[in-house]
Amino acid sequence: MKKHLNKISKTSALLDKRGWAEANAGNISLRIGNISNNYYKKYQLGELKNFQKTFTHLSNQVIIVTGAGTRMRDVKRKPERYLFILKINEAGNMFQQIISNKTNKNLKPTSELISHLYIHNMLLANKREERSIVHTHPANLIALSHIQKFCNQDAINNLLWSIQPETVVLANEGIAFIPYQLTGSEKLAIETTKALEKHRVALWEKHGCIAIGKSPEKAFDLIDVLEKSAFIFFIYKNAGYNVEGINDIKQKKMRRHFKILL
Ligand code: 2HA
Ligand code: ZN
Repeated sequence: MKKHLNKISKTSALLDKRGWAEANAGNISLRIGNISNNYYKKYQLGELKNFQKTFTHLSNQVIIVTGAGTRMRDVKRKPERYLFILKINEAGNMFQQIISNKTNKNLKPTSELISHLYIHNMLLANKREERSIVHTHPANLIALSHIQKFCNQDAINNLLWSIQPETVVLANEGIAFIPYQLTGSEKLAIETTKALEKHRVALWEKHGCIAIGKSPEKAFDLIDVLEKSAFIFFIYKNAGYNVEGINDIKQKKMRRHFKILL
């Protein structure tokens, strides 16, 4: 269990270092799978709580999530205290906290739990390889989502891809754009899950980013490369320039070279 907790705390440290984690901003989850009772027999189980929803594919899954209201800088220091280990029941409609002697029994799972559950359920249903979800607040991407012109998928991706080769190569299917929805809502979860069937990263308008990856760090990398493009955009804008960037022809050539055709 410790190695899984450490994977999350390593990424929470990166979010903190990037300055994307003001106050309790952001949340992370890591699905460790359908593990045998033997694996956690040294742990107690907390009281059974209802999801008010059935996630069929999450039957018996164990998912680690950041606690509600916790700061990334605290998760980095004391993962056992600020991470919530969730064991889902057979039916996929209830959960219990897995408790060790270092666990904070008063902790609640992240306020965006509904999005994490919907996404993990979809990933399992589609037999996808991703097990981690990272939600964070990168300032430059959020700023772009305040500019009407970039509030659609084509416009924002054409801009971000034109800025550096890394974005074309690593974020080759682009970022999904999710129009504004209430934080922590089921509507936000449903829209995001639909978008992540074809993407690994989404931008929540005027809020932040959410990405999936094999590990929390892989999900972080994806947001990092997109945020770097947005950062460079504002640098040349602030310097008073309108630039051409890497044009369509050059992008197409790059895609052919790296066999990442859209
Ligand atoms: O976890 O970022 O979107 C705090 C948030 C909610
Ligand atoms: Zn948020």
